[in-house]
Amino acid sequence: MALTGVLRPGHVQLRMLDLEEGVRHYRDVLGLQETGRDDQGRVYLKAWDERDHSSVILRQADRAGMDFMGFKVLDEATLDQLEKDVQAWGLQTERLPAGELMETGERVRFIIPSGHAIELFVHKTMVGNPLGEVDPGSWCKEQDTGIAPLRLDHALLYGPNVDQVLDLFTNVLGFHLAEYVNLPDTDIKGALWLACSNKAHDIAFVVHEEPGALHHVSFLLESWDRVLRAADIMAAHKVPVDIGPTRHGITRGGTIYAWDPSGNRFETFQGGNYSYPDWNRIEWSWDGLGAGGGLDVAHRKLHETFLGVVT
Ligand code: M3P
Ligand code: FE
Repeated sequence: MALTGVLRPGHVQLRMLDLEEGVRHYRDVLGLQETGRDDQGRVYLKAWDERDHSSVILRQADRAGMDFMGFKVLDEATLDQLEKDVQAWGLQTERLPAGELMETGERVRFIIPSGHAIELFVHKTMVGNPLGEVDPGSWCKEQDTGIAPLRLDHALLYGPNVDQVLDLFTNVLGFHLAEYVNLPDTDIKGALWLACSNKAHDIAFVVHEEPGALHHVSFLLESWDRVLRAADIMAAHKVPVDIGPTRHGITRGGTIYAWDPSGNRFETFQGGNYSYPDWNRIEWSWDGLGAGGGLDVAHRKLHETFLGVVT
């Protein structure tokens, strides 16, 4: 398969009200590996099966939420072209120098109409996974340390101008719309699941008055067993759970939504469906999101926290 252009979610930077408490959560409970700290005090982490240096960056702040989400693109020519295309679409872009983020090359950053900072980059040091690259085994102790997801998978972001976000992601950044939800009694798309790959989604948006909000950052697990194991680990550590374990009808992922110590929602999920750019988009009605099990197949209702609680 010719995977070109934007390849995958690369990193998210999350704000922690208490940095060390956040590190204990993401490292010891979620089970990410700490891979570095920089001179600003930011802490870098990666999931065990990721190859790149880091996917989650934590910083001390007085407000929770997400500073930015970065996507890895194929090469320098792609980065230069996408930078021009994003500018031609009408957004200002900023270049952040190589090394500003540890072990990461130059990044092109822009604020999208939903108020979120999105970055594109080419280089991040490949540190590999503990299984190695020659005759890799199938088990390493990192898989049993905490919840131990395979990778950072996607984020769901809340903000205004979701119609413009759809245009930018599909007509400029090369994503395709996989699934969407229409607002009540309309055919206006109020929620989008967008993929740059053939995953169920790489990023998602829900329309919301306040710009730049984070609904959740999601981490992939291998199986439903691992989701139930995650529930046990959350219970043992008294992690507050929002929804689950259950299944989303939208994307069909088996899921738990829970909150980190700063109140940022995170998801541990497995499976889910997949998508191709040429498939018809899956449409959900507002009733389908709630009573139809789009959000929660087992309980078939729209949980209040889903629309109301973001950081
Ligand atoms: C996900 C996912 C909803 C479905 C959400 C799906 C909110 O978060 O990871 O698949 O209906
Ligand atoms: Fe999700």
